[in-house]
Amino acid sequence: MRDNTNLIVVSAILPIHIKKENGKYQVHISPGGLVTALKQVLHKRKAIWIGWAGSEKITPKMKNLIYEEGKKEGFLLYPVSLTNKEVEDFFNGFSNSIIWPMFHTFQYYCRFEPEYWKAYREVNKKFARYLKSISTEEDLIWVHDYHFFLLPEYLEKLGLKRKTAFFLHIPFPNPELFFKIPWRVEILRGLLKYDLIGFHTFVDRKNFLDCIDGLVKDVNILSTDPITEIVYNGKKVKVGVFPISIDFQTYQSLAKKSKKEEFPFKDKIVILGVDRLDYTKGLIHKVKAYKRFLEKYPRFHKKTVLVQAIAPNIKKIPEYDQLKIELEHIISETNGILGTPDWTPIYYFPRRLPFEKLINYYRFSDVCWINSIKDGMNLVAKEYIASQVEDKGALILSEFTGAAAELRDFACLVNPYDIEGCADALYRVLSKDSEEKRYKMKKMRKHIKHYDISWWGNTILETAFGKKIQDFPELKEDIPLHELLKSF
Ligand code: GDG
Repeated sequence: MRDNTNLIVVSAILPIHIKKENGKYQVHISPGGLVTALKQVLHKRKAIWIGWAGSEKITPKMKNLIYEEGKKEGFLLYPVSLTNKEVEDFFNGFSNSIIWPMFHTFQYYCRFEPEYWKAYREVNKKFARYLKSISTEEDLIWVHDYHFFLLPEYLEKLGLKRKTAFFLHIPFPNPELFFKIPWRVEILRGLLKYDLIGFHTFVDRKNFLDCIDGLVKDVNILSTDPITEIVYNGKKVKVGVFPISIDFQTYQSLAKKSKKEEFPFKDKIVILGVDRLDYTKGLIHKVKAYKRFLEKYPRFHKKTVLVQAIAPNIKKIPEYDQLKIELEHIISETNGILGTPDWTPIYYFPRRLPFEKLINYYRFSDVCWINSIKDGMNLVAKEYIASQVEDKGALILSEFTGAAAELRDFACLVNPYDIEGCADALYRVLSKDSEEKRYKMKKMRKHIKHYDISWWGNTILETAFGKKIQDFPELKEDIPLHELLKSF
């Protein structure tokens, strides 16, 4: 980046949020993959990060707390306040009760309230006004995720000329789903005002281009791979595929220091799950499949445990409360039916694990199981791989994650809807020869080590500044699944 350029990052939520508890302000780490990834990219970069800090009013004391937290990480945090109504209609409403479910193929969870759309436009406008007050023409504004499809439109309406890049952290749906959204054309036209748009996979980009093709007139495609260039209303837009990743070296070095004595499940075969509480993560399907595995393969009784950590969600949506009830029910039912006084089949942690503990669990678990119904990427898969410093372990990975596009040759792919198939996959993974598992883990580690979070951040930023990049990972989304399913 040029010396006089500021990088201004925009996300709905800052990496920390503040809550007043017992009369005192408490700082909480915001959950989720976006925060994990961006913190690693912005660490020590000259960057301003703007977003909501979890509170309606921002007092000078809170501002100071937020500033100090950002300083520790090496960037400046600027909080934008949202009213309770905006949180309800923009955040919990349009963003998380329309876009999130629809883009993850849960169309029946969508609530298409016109009020939500109104609030979505208002909040995008509010962020544009805020950007006007802090940015200059030299800056790059890097916008994250589905809360801000309309931001460049409002920047333009305010007469601001800014270089803008957008990255979508969730999948982009195919036209059959996307076309159901009442405000579909406005969303696409809004997106086309960015200078650069990034997706995790080729399938996401194809879906986006197919939606454009069906709904927006007079779009010209100039070139395709690796970066697609399109012209709309006389403006050039670059559309790229940048699979997000992790800070491989940090996970690897912390995992090397992690101690087996601190691992609480030493004498068991451990199957690990680490997810946010979300219906997209396939948690109920996972517990059902694990139960089926134990019923089908009783020789694993008392030998295995499923350790499932579930970080709470900041989004306040009724579906999450319902999911928690159902999940706790099915976990206690499974433990009740199959457990014995000296064996609990499922350990469930309904809280955020401290980072050191998470690394310890990654390092010493025999299998990591990601069962998402749909997932943009899934960083847990990559964090587990980076922590397997002895090339042990195996990854069970849903076909419907972005990570599967990169890791499909070496992970054990599963269809999360197929309970019987997942149970058998777990059996195959546990019965496989350890040399073969080691070979596959080595291959995955080599890939993640090269295409790490620095690669992701640098590639997007350099593309935004017009540099031609040639080093892109090979995404094997076109290999027929039948070729892969027999491989594990
Ligand atoms: C969105 C997209 C995409 C989880 N539990 C604990 C904990 N975590 C951390 C993990 C990981 C992050 O949260 C979760 O990231 P994911 O990528 O798996 O999923 P989402 O939150 O849904 O993220 C996703 C991502 O954005 C990035 O683009 O990959 O597809 O949905 O970093 O480690 N961290 C700690 N304790 C926990 O209990 N410390």
